[in-house]
Amino acid sequence: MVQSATFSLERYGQETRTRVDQALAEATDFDPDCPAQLREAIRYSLLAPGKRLRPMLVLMAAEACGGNVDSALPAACAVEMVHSYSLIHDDLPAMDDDDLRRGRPTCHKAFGEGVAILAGDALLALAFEVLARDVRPPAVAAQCCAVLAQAAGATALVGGQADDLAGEFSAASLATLESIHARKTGAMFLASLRLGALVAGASDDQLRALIAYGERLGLVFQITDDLLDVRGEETAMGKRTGKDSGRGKLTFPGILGIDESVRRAESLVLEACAALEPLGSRAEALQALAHYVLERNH
Ligand code: GRG
Repeated sequence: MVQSATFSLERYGQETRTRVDQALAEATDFDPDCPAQLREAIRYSLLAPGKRLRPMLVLMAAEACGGNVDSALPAACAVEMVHSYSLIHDDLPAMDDDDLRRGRPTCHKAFGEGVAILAGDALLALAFEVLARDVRPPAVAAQCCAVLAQAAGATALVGGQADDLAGEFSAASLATLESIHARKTGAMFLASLRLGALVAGASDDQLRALIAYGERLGLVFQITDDLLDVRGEETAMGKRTGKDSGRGKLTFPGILGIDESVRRAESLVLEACAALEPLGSRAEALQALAHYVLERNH
């Protein structure tokens, strides 16, 4: 975990997790019209111990642009809800067919496929309810809804997943691999930064800096995800490892080799941090997060 004389990502991460998790728990404290098992499945997946990287990006981006972090909390919750829905659906037998997620049985293993599909559906809907209702002013809420919908939709998250399902991954060049990842994972990283910027009323220059950072961070995340799949510990990861390479899926280490993948990730982190320069010292947390994404063990 990155630590400087003035900034501890570990402390920041713990504080953020507490605030975000409390807000997520409140947002899913449904009235009795929500069936008990559905409520349990939603909270089982959403409140499971994930890293909360995307909510952190929302809050850090708002802070870096001089905004009020509390006002960004609904957007932080909304991105985690969409992320959680995508993990539940991705783990289903019709998709990646996984039985372990965040160190526990996947949602469909614990509650059955039907309930897991519905839990994901409900989380996707709830994300937009929270944005539309809790982001202020309403014009910014509408922009946030559009940004998140685009990132979750057919040209981004769902499109990347569709290409993955269609087997594009195994026949891919480096460019196709990057294109699938940019949509499957990068788009949600970028959306998180954009939401933080929107809530903070960021200038065009600030937004440009965040986007340049986010594009690089998304790639670093994916390269380290592939490296962890090759050499990560299943216990630390909380999910099956060796899966992508074992299935013949194209990965960064598969194309570039492990050493070159590590070098590429390191230089992307430097570029990501350099892109933050126009934001000054308020972007310290984002800098620390980029180093964490490179050095993480899960
Ligand atoms: C089903 C619409 C739909 C999309 C699925 C995001 C995704 C697309 C699939 C997730 C499968 C996966 C393992 C992708 C690789 C990168 C990724 C998103 C990993 C999980 O994100 P982390 O590491 O997870 O931030 P935590 O649990 O820490 O939140």
